[in-house]
Amino acid sequence: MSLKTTFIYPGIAGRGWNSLKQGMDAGWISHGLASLSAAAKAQGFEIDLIDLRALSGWDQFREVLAERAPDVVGVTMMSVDYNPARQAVAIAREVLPDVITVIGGPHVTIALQDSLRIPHVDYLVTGEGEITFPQLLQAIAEGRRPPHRVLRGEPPDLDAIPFSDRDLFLEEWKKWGYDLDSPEVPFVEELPPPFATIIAGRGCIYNCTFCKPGEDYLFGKRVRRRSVDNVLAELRYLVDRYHLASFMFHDDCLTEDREWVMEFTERYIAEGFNLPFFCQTRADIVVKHEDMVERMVRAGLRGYFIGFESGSDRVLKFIRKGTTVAQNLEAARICKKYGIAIWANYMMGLPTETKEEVMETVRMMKEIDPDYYSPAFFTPHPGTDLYDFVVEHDLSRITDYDSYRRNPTEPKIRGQDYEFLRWAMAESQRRKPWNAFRRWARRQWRRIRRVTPAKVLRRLGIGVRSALAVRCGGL
Ligand code: B12
Ligand code: SF4
Repeated sequence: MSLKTTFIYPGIAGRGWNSLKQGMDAGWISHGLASLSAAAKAQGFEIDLIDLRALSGWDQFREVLAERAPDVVGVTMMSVDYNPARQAVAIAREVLPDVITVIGGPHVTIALQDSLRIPHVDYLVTGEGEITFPQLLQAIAEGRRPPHRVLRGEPPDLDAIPFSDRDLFLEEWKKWGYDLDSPEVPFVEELPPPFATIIAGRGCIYNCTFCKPGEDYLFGKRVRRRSVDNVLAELRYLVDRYHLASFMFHDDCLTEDREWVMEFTERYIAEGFNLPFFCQTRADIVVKHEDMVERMVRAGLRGYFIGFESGSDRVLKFIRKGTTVAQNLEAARICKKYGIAIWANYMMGLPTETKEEVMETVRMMKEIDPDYYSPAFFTPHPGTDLYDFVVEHDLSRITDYDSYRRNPTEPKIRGQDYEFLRWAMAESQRRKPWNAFRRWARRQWRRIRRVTPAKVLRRLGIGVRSALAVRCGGL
């Protein structure tokens, strides 16, 4: 029996329906599904995708699903995707009563009991799916359906699995009007299109209370990194296939493995790569390894995502971040020294956080003066120690899965004054006059440098040739 599988990406909690191309939330692929697709296709299975972000609503989803008529539907879900994922499964069963439904992803792994309550789900895969999902398809194809609903995914050797199937998303998006010449939507001016995201490893060795241990259930406590050879081979492939011009490492903290980064950057430079890239790091690492920062910049690093989180040392300790405010400020200074853009992640409204501590964050952000602000209201995510703390102390104000977004939109916990937090959030992004002026002057300078005599003449409505003719005529 040849099986046809349709993956469903339910990520409409952020930008909603019809949102393709709207920033990273609606313009980046799910590496989970793209990797599963590559693994299943490598074993001969037929895979396609329905991305809810491309559609107009549930009616259209019904129509498209009926047209595709898959034998198996595979849905990925973070906690925030729970409602659309549940709805997608229900509709799949209604439209195609015999379809086999499978769910996986962070929420299924971290909150299995909760996921087991979703009706119409035949199989739940926890952990990583590249080995287990194709095995499940094979069993279904041979008519030996596993008796147990919950399957524990076997972690794959990351060098042995095929590269993410980016065409799964790109080909589907194009059907719905995606017209960018880029496999994913670029998000900062430092990274020109064609742009893509890439993952060099899975897991994180740190232990922040707002994040862990959930991810350990997914990827294990140790970090598994791909070989430098394997990552460079993927970059080479992306350049050939999509004319890649820039990229972003999705790894939770690429720089925690200094040896890997040093080897990667050395080979990247030696092999003639010069694509600009961003990655995620931590303030303490930037401070401790300035030589590594310098090397990364030489290779093409243009920006760091840094979780500064708070301007209070007490709060940083409470969330087990393992960094200090002094390190945050020093890391920002080092980034500026090397001309690295700073994408600043930080939070407000943590349990036990006082207004004075929030103001310390406001003051810290004014000192850091990042290029990109990424503020969040603390949100208790299932599977984290801070979620347990919030439940134990009866602090949660989250009444629906849609609220598992960190973005500062609505109240998340009791004991915080969200009107004040909204003000503080806005104030944290108001630059000091001198910083604002410096940035304005730098922008103008960049603009002036881009102006060539030909561009000025064109603006004046004089073509270069006619301008030359005028000049020559004047001689
Ligand atoms: C890149 C990233 C993003 C990107 C892109 C997300 C995307 N399109 O996938 C952006 C920036 C947009 C993003 C946004 C958010 N993210 Co995010 N993100 C990540 C990050 C860093 C990497 C994701 C990734 O590619 N992982 C690698 C792939 C291979 O792993 P995977 O997706 O889990 O897939 C594997 C398994 O889960 C399983 N699997 C997955 N799906 C399926 C389906 C089936 C059928 C099967 C069988 C198996 C299976 O097999 C896959 C292969 O092994 C992770 C942390 C991490 N390291 O994973 C956080 C993470 C997934 N994000 C998280 C969160 C909270 C968010 C936001 C809610 C944050 C916010 N802004 O409020 C939003 C929500 C976006 C939305 N849906 O609206 C949390 C999720 C926690 C949870 N309990 O759900 C994570 C785990 C980070 C964390 N520790 O807090 N995110
Ligand atoms: S917040 Fe970042 S550094 Fe901390 S455990 Fe999570 S991924 Fe690791």
